[in-house]
Amino acid sequence: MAGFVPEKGIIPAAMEKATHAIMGHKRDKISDLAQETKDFGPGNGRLTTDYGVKQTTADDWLRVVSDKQIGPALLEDPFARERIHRFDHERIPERVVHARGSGAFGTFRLFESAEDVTCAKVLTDTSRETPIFVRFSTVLGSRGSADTVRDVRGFAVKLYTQEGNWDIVGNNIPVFFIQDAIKFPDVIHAGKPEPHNEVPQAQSAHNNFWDFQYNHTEATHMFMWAMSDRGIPRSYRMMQGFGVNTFTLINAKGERHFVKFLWTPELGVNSLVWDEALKLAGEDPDFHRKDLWEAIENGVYPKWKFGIQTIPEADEHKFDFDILDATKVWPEELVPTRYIGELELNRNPDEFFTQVEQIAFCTSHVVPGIGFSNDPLLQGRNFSYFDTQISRLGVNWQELPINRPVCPVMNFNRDGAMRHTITKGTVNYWPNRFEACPPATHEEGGYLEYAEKIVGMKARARSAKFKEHFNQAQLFWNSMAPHEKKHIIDALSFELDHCEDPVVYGRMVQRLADIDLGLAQTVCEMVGGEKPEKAGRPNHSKRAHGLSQLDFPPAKLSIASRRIAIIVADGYDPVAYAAAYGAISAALAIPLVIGTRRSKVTAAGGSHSVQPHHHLEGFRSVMVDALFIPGGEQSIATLSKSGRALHWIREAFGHLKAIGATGEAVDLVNKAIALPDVTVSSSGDVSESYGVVTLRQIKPESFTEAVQIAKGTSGFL
Ligand code: HDD
Repeated sequence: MAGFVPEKGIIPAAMEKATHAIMGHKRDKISDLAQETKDFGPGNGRLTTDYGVKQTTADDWLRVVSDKQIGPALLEDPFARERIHRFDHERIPERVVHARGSGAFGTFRLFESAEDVTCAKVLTDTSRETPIFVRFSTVLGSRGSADTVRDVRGFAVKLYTQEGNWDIVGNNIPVFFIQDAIKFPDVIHAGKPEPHNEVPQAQSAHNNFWDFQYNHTEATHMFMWAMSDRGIPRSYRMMQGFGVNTFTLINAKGERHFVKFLWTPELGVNSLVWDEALKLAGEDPDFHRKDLWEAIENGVYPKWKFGIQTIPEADEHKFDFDILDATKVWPEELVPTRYIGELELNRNPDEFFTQVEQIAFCTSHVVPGIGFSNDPLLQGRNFSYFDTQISRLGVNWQELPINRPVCPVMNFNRDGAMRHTITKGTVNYWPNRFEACPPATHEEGGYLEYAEKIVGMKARARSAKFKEHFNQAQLFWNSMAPHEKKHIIDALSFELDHCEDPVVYGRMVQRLADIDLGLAQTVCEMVGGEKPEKAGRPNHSKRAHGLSQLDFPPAKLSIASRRIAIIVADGYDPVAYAAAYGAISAALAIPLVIGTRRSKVTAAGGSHSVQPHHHLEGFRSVMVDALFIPGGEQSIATLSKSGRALHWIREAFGHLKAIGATGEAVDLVNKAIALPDVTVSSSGDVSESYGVVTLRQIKPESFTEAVQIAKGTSGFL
């Protein structure tokens, strides 16, 4: 570097740190974070103040006191004041949307180079492993709301690449409510609790949300997705992720493609049923958070395939929709997905606040080889995210350990609240006489904007194809399996039932006739309003692959990480119990023993006993994927008389869960399920019903298979 004066210390500390990172730790994010990580385990030090002085007690405020009388507290006490002051300021503003979430660390691997379309190293170098952090979220609820509410889920991925951070800030639904970012405050205000009474929390089932949906026709496609099973995922691990917006890729020859990014889970796309979701919101509001945590702790690492859909620049206008319109999918038949990589989550955070709460994403953060498009939603998002991070975390938010890149950061941005980096040197501008910190050339890895020619008028308008709002809503509806259609009808019937204003539900029923007359009429029957007699527009009857969840079966049948309850009472059959427990554990599923009580339960013959994980009242069937009941004369006699036990079985059956039973337990299952109004099989015997596996002898394979496939495909709910 010509003219560089080392003594003056132009090289910032960040550079030294970065060099260390490159040489020592292969730019691993976890070792990068180790610099700030403290272990508060036993033997690791003594209690101190924030200014480092050791404290002799953490329990008493300094006060005037005698044996007989307690006197006033002294303001003088710096320890007590520090604790209270620090506590008073523990909260930061929650995210204005996506406030409720959880996340994990992981790895992105590329198995096929996409060099034909991009020069981004993260998408061309198959020898790399890129550290990532993913944060999943709901959109509407506040930080303390429940996980299983009906909502869109956020799927935000930060890739700590060697060329800088790349954020794919996506959702589990491939389209959005609005085309133009200027409408974001409106769609969110309409969905959030209503302004006069702050009701309801984390729900779209209210007047304002549906009032907006009716008045804003471009939301039609998206609300159909939100009302589908995608709105109530079984697990973060079992949902797809979509970048939603149209980005661009630029290859080494300087050619440009439009691109959509997506993630498809190895476990398949699975959902809860609505009754289950409602109950879980009360019984375990942290259901998704715990599910992710538990799977990672148990070493069953969730994986997603990474896909791209690309369109050459020259083909931009060849479609009957605008490919820059975020309310449209690119149907697979027109633009097939090419899966080129894999994401794995394999490490839980060490501390929620510093990592999950303080992680901050920006759609504007892309790396060389990846660019934006003129998607009007993306353009606005690119402005919004940085701005919101300033309000949430302060201007130096990118210095926070979880947000800082693993590659060198060198520039003349300075100062601001909570600046951490100490930059040595006499100049803080470019150009400078030392030629310190010069911009990079393209060959050195500098980001090069694509020189795009744009012609148009300056106007508040969108191009013509943005005006069509119903074709893909119909495409989505037509592509649903019968049970998925039923679930959409049920969801709309629930939501509109919660709208008291007849104008709101009356109009919405008319809007549904723009999608499908049968849909509109069935929902109208349930919620009221004037029954539409003819379709708002004819259904084009087209379908597309990749919209139904059934199009994404699991890569292989497996029950790994599924929770399976084993119900026991005194006198259970120890052989059946042990065989089931062993088989479930061997398959890497989680056996949860549920007893009539949590204190020890003894098997028939008294030779075996078990301390249950939970009791029937404390833990409910909605918290498991399947249940197994070993026989045993005495235990089944007890369970048969327990209303709670019968309800457990009946509810699990209603929620489409696999039920296994042996010996006397077969009769218990028969008793619980064979309700007068439920036809479970032609013979009337529940053991022939789909998903119910009852045997006098154990044959675990058929039960485990039922656990994997029973859910979400049929049932009476
Ligand atoms: Fe957004 C957060 C996803 C449109 C403005 N958004 C946020 C998060 C996700 C998304 C997953 C949470 C990130 C995290 O976990 O920290 N948002 C989307 C998707 C959209 C979208 C897929 C449509 C394609 N968003 C959108 C628009 C705007 C915003 C049009 C504003 C013009 N979004 C924000 C925000 C948030 C946010 C206010 C709140 C917290 C944050 O950014 O970091 O800036």
